[in-house]
Amino acid sequence: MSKPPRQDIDESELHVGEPKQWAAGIPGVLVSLQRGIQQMGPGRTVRALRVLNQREGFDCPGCAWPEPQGHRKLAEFCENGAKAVAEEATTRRVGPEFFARHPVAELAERTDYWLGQQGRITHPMVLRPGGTHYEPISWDEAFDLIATELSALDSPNEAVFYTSGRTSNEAAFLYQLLVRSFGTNNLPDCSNMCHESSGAALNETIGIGKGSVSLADLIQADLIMVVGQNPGTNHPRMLSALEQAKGAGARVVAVNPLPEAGLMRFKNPQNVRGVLGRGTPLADEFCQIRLGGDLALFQAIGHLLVSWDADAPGTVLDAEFLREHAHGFAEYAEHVRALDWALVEEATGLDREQITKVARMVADAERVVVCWAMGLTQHRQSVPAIREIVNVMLLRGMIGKPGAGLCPVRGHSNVQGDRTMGIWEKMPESFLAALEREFGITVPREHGYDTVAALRAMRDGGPAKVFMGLGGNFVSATPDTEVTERALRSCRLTVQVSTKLNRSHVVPGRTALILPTLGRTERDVRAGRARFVTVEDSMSVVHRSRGRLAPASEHLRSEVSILCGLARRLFGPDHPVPWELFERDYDEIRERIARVVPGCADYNRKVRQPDGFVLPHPPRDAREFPTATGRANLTVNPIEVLRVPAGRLLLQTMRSHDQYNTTIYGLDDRYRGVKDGRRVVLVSPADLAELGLAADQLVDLVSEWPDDPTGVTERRAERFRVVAYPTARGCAAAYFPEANALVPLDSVAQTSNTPTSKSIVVRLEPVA
Ligand SMILES: Nc1nc2c(c(=O)[nH]1)N[C@H]1C(S)=C(S)[C@@H](COP(=O)(O)OP(=O)(O)OC[C@H]3O[C@@H](n4cnc5c(=O)[nH]c(N)nc54)[C@H](O)[C@@H]3O)O[C@H]1N2
Ligand SMILES: Nc1nc2c(c(=O)[nH]1)N[C@H]1C(S)=C(S)[C@@H](COP(=O)(O)OP(=O)(O)OC[C@H]3O[C@@H](n4cnc5c(=O)[nH]c(N)nc54)[C@H](O)[C@@H]3O)O[C@H]1N2
Ligand SMILES: [Mo]
Repeated sequence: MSKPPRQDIDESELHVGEPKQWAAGIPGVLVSLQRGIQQMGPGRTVRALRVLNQREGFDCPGCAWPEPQGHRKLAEFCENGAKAVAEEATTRRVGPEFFARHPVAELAERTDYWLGQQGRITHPMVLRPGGTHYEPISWDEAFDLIATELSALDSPNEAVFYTSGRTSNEAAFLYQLLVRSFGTNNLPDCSNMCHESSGAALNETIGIGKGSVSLADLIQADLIMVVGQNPGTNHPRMLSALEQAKGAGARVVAVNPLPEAGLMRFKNPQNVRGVLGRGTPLADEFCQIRLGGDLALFQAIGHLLVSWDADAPGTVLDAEFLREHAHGFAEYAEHVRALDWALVEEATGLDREQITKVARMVADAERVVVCWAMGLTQHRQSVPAIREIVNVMLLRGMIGKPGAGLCPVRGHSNVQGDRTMGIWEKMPESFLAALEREFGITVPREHGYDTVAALRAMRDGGPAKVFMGLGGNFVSATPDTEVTERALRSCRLTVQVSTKLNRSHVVPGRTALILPTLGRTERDVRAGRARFVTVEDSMSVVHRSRGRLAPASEHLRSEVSILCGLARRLFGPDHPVPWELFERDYDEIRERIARVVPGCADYNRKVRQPDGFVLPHPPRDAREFPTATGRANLTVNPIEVLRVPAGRLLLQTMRSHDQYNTTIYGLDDRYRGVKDGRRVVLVSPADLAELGLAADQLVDLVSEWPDDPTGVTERRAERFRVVAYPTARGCAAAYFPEANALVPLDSVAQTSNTPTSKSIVVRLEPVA
């Protein structure tokens, strides 16, 4: 049973007002400045925000939304980007005195909010077997300790090396090189819980797991569908692009169980209309879909497109595209002709009339972009749902032409780059062979663990004894909190390379290390020279990022330096990889990236161009599809309705406006009207009436999953306040990570193995 951690958040202060009808505007500007000044004072706030997302500055450590090519505005950031910077550039510190004062057992009772608010970690710290407190340790001793534990393993596969998506390309490339040199492909990453479903669906259908649009395409589109995404909170700069597209005549369709403020109306703080006026209405059509209904929606759209074209051949489908570039049309058309509308209406909760209206918009548009994020990727049927989006786009030839394409909107600022650099438990043979050729090493071919597989191995007492995390907060980000925590505690050694304190530090293995690192915002100086790293955004643009602020402590090392230090200790001086040289000169790392990573030739020169460079994408660039068939594949995906037993709801776990994943900035979800608390569950008034529950009542959330292979079929998260909210019928919503305890580790998406964080069957039990 998951008890709320000790009350450092006073949930009795919580209150709920009306949800907002619009996003950004003046309150957004005020909040970003206020949070900056609280955390880092006025001088550092100005210094930081002045270079945020500028060419000679640092890439925002928030989301992966791209910067415009060419002209950049003076303030090329958003409220939540400013909060991410404030959180990292804070002047608060967590040093050895802090750890001496607080036993780990006490810290384990704290929320991620409290832990994060303590400030930046300043020294390498160790928790020794049986110890009660973290103590300082030298870098050399820390590397010794890790090398000793790793060398003592029976097999390299007993170690797991996690990555979160803030890691630079240089550090990611070295990390996978270290891990594969050591002898394992156990490289789970946050992507496994994020856009893995997109990668799986796109690889199979178009031959590359990345989106096919540029920012310019989005702005030129005449129809943009925003599906399962809350850009007002999680990608606020996307709203400016939507506003621009609307200004040029585009129509926007929002598909979401929640009427998210950012999708409804946007007040751009950078123009007068946004500051003074009513802002721009964004969504022309809002489909309030049931959780998990998107596969059925897109299949119904495909059905209508196919049948309208059958009535008037050549008027709807792009026959030439289908003939020249696609595979599988006949089987697809046959499948969708037999569409069962009753099933579609049950799955989506939408009526046929609205679906027909949206299909008409798709049929009439010349340039369609579909954007999506976690609302699509974290369900059992996520991969087929995304394949179904691809089907619709292929029918109309909406790929590989200006103003059109597929746009999975990435999360972490460099999650896409980390994958490009080889952070994946199953990199293709061509990449592994190139590594061997370049470095004269041997690397394993057996696939490694992804996030869920790593946790299962630990849970089942299997071979996972050392855990290392390059960033992130593995314990709080992963599902099934109780199981996860037990799994981590069962490790012989846990190592966290981190900027700030989080729950993964206080749920330790027998020995635990915290290795503090420089963040994106900080100067990385060596021999008097300030160095830069590179990152890739959501639209495959690779560019430089150079920190400009003074580091939080003189003891911090860059991620590259930490990895090189560890590798030298682990492999000794005769290793064929020149770790020492890499640590000295990042250009040397980039030379190797250029020779190993596809699309990166001439890397050092190209990343020095003002806007960096765009990685190749064959479908986007040339309508070439490197799939098994050599064409874009249409696929057949049966509709499965997520049926929920009577008296139960389908729960999604999502982000508030005041958090970055497990980093909680504050306690307000401004757009949704929630203030000063986080343990809320949003339910439609009609469902509340049917369940006999009242707004403001306290309930426990109990998840039910009879199929659980471990036999634990119920999970509980205690004391959530009921909020009457205009969400889709039969659906509920609560915040991540508080609700992660409810997501069973084995409940995952087909193919991608992503936890089903957005569709959990729950009952709400009133607290006596
Ligand atoms: N400020 C801030 N920015 C962030 C992050 C953050 O935490 N804070 N996180 C970053 C990361 S790692 C990521 S991955 C992204 C996440 O960006 P989002 O995907 O926008 O994040 P979520 O809060 O998970 O929101 C999911 C949205 O999908 C909707 N949804 C849920 N289920 C369904 C469904 O079945 N169908 C449809 N159509 N919609 C559904 C929800 O109502 C919600 O609007 O943001 C990135 N940017
Ligand atoms: N229930 C539920 N679970 C989810 C999700 C959901 O929607 N619902 N979303 C999933 C998604 S989309 C994702 S991406 C994952 C996120 O999973 P993670 O990426 O593991 O989690 P974060 O909260 O982003 O990690 C925050 C920590 O990263 C460290 N950090 C920050 N910046 C840096 C840096 O520059 N370098 C280093 N080394 N460390 C740094 C800090 O110590 C901070 O505490 O969570 C997933 N979990
Ligand atoms: Mo993510």
